[in-house]
Amino acid sequence: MVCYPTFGGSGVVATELGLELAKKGHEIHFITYKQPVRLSLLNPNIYFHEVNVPNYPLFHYQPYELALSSKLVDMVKLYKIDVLHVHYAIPHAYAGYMAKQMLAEEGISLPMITTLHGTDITLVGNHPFYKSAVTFSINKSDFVTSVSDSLKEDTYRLFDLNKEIHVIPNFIEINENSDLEKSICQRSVLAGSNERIITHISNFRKVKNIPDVVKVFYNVQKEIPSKLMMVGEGPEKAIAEKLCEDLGISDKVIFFGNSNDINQILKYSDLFLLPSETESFGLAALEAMAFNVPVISSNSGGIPEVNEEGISGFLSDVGDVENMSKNAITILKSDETLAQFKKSAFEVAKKFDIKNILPLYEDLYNQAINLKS
Ligand code: GMT
Repeated sequence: MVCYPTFGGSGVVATELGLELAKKGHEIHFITYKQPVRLSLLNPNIYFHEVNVPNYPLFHYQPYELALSSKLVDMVKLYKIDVLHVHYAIPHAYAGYMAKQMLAEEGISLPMITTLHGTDITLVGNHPFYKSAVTFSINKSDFVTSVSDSLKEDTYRLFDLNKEIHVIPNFIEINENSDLEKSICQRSVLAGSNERIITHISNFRKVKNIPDVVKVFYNVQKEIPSKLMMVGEGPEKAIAEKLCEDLGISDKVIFFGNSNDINQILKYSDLFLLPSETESFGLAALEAMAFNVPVISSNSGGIPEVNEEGISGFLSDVGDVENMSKNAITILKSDETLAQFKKSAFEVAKKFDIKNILPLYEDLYNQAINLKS
């Protein structure tokens, strides 16, 4: 598995996938520049190999792809790795292809699966400075997957591809007994017993429309006593803090920064906000739904494949803060309505149970291995 080791998104998907495969007896090697945040090494089938990029003063940019492809070659030879699965096309598919070619020179076949996650296609990958290399490396992958139908369509629309894209949605580990989970945090730390808890989790980048999170909350708290939990770090965080100050709601908003305890926060949450400009899937929304938390979201990208209108929450056009606020109030205003949405959110989340998704990846790994013979 090659992935970004950071909080959220593709790194989490790669890590959880690897951990689940390891539980089933597969040997999984994570190859990246830092230990992925959710990776536990307390499993005999899990290995982590760090990619080091030596600092050399001549280089204005340190050549990570070069170091990654070298590390891939070395680890494949040392551990007899059968399949390479790269998450997020840039630069992983490119480095993977280079490794594949180097190994081929030595008569070693390394099939490569590339999973497209979102901005590697819709924002960054599509940039003219990257596009040729991204197109090339996707076309050179043995198998390509995308995390939603919407991302598949975007990929075909934006790139000149000659490859089939298999849609394998993101997943979640469903815990029917999450209420019984040992809690290290009391609800009273987050909010008063008469207050609803509203949560947003992201990497606080522009694409997440962070000011809309604050504005929706501002409208809701005027009608319904509530608190807002803002979890994550990123360039828009300071802007959000300033907006809260300007709106006079700083005492109702908690900024947590990056947290490994999102389950503790989601467990007590009544509503999740995801007003993103673009979102290929919205894993954070699915994680919330798995904790019985309904979702108020935009209807962009793949979000409608996850958040079902009127069932697990509501969807609005990007930027329609008024509609999002109205829908949030509809869900939160009565205990009965909230309880119904919480139940339905969990039911929808169950469709993405890792038990249903894992076999789709295993099938692809088997097809990839068959290419070797
Ligand atoms: O593109 C990003 O924002 C980063 C990326 C990631 O690697 O964290 O997130 C994307 O991949 C996630 C996992 O598949 C999806 O749940 C997110 O919707 C997607 N982000 C966007 O499309 C903005």
